[in-house]
This record gives sequence, C-alpha cells and structure tokens, in this order.
Amino acid sequence: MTALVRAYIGMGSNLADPASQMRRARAALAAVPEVQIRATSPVYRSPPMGPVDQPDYLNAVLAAQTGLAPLSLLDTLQAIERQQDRQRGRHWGPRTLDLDLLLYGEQVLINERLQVPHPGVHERAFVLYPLADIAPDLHVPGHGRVDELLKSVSAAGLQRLGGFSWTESG
Ligand code: A4P
Ligand code: MG
Repeated sequence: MTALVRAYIGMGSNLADPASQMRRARAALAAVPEVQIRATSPVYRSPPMGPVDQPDYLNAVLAAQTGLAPLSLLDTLQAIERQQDRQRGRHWGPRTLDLDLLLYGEQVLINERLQVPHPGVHERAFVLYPLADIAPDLHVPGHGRVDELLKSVSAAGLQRLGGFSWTESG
C-alpha cells in the first residue's frame, strides 16, 4: 500500500467559460477515491503568459492528499483534461483546462512524462500567489519557501477574484 502524500495541483483555463471549467475540474478531482482535497485557493485572473492573442486565464491551486503514485496521478489529471475537451495545440496556447502536478511531497522527479516540481512553479505569479494563500511555508525542492519565492515575482496584471464561488453551478 502506498503511503499518503500531499500533492499540489495547479489549475488553469482560458476557454469555454473558464469559471465553470475550474469548478468542474475540482469536482472531478474530488470524486476520485484516492484523492482527498484538503485546501482550495482563491481564483486569480491574469493575462496570458506566452502568445498574447488569447484570452486571460483563470488559475487556482489545490492541495490534495493522495495514495496515487506520481504517474497515476498524472494519468488522472490528464483524463480530467480530456473529459473537459482539452485539445493539445501550440505550446502555451489557449486551453479549456490545464492541470499541472506542481509538487508531490518533497519528491524531485524527472522522466519523459513528468517533471516535479513543475518547472514553472518557482517563477510564475499565477502559481505562487494561490499557492501562498494555502501553503505559504511550503518548501519547493531546489528553490525555497513559497513566501520567499513570491518576493521575486511581479504580480503585475494578476487579480484575485473576490467574488468567485467554487460551488455555484453554471
Ligand atoms: N508534464 C511534465 N511534467 C508535468 C507536470 N508536473 N504536470 C508533461 C503536468 N504535466 C507535466 O503538457 C505537456 C506535457 O507535459 C504533458 O504531456 C506531461 O506529460 P501540456 O499540458 O500538454 O502542454 P502545455 O501545458 O502547453 O505545456 P506546458 O509547458 O506544460 O505549459 P504550462 O507550463 O502548463 O503553461 N498564462 C497564464 N496567465 N496562466 C496559465 O495558466 N498556462 C500556460 C501553459 C501558458 N500561459 C499561461 C498559463
Ligand atoms: Mg500543462
């Protein structure tokens, strides 16, 4: 039996009603028996990193307790992306749903399908701000504490959505 591990999952969407994509993805993850959601960050809006000819993104981070091995968790995340009509187009292009495995305990993993910590965690405001809301003292292997990393990124254009409800339907 696999020990339970604390994993952090980044969610992003900028197509086809991003707010409802985020709610559906969180509900789908909550329905996975081997995944227990422990914390959910506020939702942030930001301009696209990468190609600018695409809509703004919504982003959030979930903390989960899981018995799934890293690649099984990745399979689960990709299955949820597919359920929500994720098409793989150009790099950093628009998407209905992006689920990134940001951290898996303190583990460092590099293989063909998976790099953990996710290579963008330590330098992306739209990841670090929601992560800091739920786990400011978390250590990102190879980089440092989330609340320290936050000090070296610009929050320009990043906006916390005060009125977002995770349970509202539609
Ligand atoms: N992969 C490797 N490591 C991981 C991991 N830790 N978590 C592999 C998830 N997947 C991981 O991903 C390509 C491959 O990465 C997967 O098949 C998996 O095996 P993808 O989601 O198909 O491609 P992608 O998302 O276009 O590429 P990439 O480099 O993962 O992009 P990112 O880093 O996800 O960034 N702007 C704003 N404001 N907010 C955003 O959320 N997101 C992106 C995409 C661009 N601009 C953005 C945002
Ligand atoms: Mg991705």
